[in-house]
Amino acid sequence: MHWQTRRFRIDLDRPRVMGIVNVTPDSFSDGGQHAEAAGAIAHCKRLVDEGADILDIGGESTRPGAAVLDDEEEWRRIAPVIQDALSLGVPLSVDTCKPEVMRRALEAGVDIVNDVQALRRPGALEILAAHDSAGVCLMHMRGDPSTMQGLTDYADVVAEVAQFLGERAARLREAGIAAERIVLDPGYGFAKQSEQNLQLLREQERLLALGYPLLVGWSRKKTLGDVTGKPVDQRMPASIAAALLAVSRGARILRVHDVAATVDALKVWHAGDGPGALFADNSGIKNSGGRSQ
Ligand code: HH2
Repeated sequence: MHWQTRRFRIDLDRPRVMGIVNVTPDSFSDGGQHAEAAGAIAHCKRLVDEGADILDIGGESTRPGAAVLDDEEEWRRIAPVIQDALSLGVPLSVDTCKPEVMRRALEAGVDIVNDVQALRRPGALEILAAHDSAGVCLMHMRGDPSTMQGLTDYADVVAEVAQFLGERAARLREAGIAAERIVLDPGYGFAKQSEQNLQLLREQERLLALGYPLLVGWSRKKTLGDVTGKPVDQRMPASIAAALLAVSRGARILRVHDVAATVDALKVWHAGDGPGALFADNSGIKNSGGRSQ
């Protein structure tokens, strides 16, 4: 199993760590910490040193009540960070649901589009379809960050998330986007209550049955606070536990804030899984070569 992205073919035989870079003043767990370009670029370098396989750069928070930005402002925040991070030697993902921001980011050279709206905004799908190799992450949510908390009535949350993701992936395939470019994400915390998030984790194999790699974002989320009683700045151990549960149930990409700790946890998980399993670098991510445009 692999994920084809613009410059890199990411081998998913072992789980991969996607480090979060929020260039925002208002993200739920690290808002304001890397809001300036210089700080965000330093953060990118640190995450790569800590073992991140992929960097996910976002300029707009998705937390309930976050400020909604226009295209220009979102792009202004992330452009210098993308520009600099392109030389770090790891795949770069842009976390956006805005078609114009996707277009500019792809033009600048990013490898992956991570869209919490699963390319549903008018024009988004066409932008990815027009590109010959960029990877894409399709996430499930209902509504938008301002309405999602009131949209949590499901007859069977796992069935509905699976159906949505299956349909979106099929739409992309019809538009000519190869299956190897697509990964799916249940969208933990997006229009879901804690018990629904946990049910999705327990029954993750129903999502894997769709046949695409799964990316999961448990890092520091509220459900972990509900389980442990811990505030957001003390949820790292809980995040690691959720991440390991997710990979042992087949998830392949972990979207995390705490890269070093997650990499260590994965090393131990992997070493205990079989001989010859030690890994110290990001081997297995191959430069596809010659595909950039
Ligand atoms: N979660 C967040 C943002 N983007 N993308 C994917 N694919 N999956 C997720 O679970 C996901 C996501 C929210 O986390 P964070 O980026 O830390 O916060 P904020 O949106 O407040 O910046």
